[in-house]
Amino acid sequence: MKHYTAKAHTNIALLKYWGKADSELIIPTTSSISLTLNEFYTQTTVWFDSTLDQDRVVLDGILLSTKASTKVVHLLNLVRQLSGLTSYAHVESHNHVPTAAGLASSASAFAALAGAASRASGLTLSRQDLSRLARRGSGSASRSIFGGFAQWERGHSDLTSFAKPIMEEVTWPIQLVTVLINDQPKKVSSRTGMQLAQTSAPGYQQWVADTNAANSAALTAIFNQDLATLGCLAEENALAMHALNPTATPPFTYLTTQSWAVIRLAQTLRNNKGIPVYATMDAGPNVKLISQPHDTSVIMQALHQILPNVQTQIATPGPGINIVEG
Ligand code: 2P0
Repeated sequence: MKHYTAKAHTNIALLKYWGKADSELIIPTTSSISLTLNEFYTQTTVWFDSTLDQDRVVLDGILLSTKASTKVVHLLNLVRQLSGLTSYAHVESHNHVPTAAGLASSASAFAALAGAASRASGLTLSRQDLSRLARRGSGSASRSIFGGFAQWERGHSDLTSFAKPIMEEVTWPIQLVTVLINDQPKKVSSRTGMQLAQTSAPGYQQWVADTNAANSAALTAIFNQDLATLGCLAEENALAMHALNPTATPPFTYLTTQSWAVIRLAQTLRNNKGIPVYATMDAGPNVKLISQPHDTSVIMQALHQILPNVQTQIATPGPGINIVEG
């Protein structure tokens, strides 16, 4: 069978996905808006092979156990259902998303897998259908099909829940400075964390309503190239999401003292120096500073004053998925 290779970049949500209306189909409670990043991606090759007696998944040169490949096999089963193929597949994947960067690799991983596996099975899906398929692997992967800014419309069913491009070519200056905070406490996976927040945090429904309402304001801000409005919406949304977690049963948090120091720094730089810099955080302690390339040196200087040895990584807007034969 033919080999296909897909390259998909990871993305950062500016308005977050944090809960599922349907956990089997991965239909979210909120529509979310993201920026795909140029520097971090996953490259995955898939080919089906009738001589195999199970799927064979190799990640960065290491053959995964049956348990570790459960989510990959789940997506391959969906591809087999769609295509009518019955044979198992070889999956070879390389992550160029350093774990230390604190950026989720599941978005790029499941987008690349959906792209390579669907083509290798003989399917030629539209980008909308590819987004729906990637969503079934990991919700945030639905957004990594597209470059630049994308919106995952929550929809209400398998057919209506998919991401779409908002602005794939980003010509205005926007970047993300990831501040690496590694004294990570015991990890709660995003799948578990969002379920805890959704089922037990008292403010959850309000957060859902606020996030869905913020979507149209964020779209307008993107079209207007209005970093200040977009940054404020993103920071508010992330802080409100992270405020839910300590009120869940059992309570948990991803943020550390150092995370809070960086969040405060963004607010201080804005209020005291007029620098447009806004914080966002995902299921971990690292803080990503939404900012302009022009302000990098001021931001770095201020960061190193409060955290002298902290490591940073800069990411810029990146492209959508690319799938090639071979
Ligand atoms: C997001 N995150 O919108 C949010 C914000 C983390 C915090 O999407 O259960 O790995 O596989 O659908 O996509 C991480 O959740 O969760 C995530 P599943 P996923 O980017």
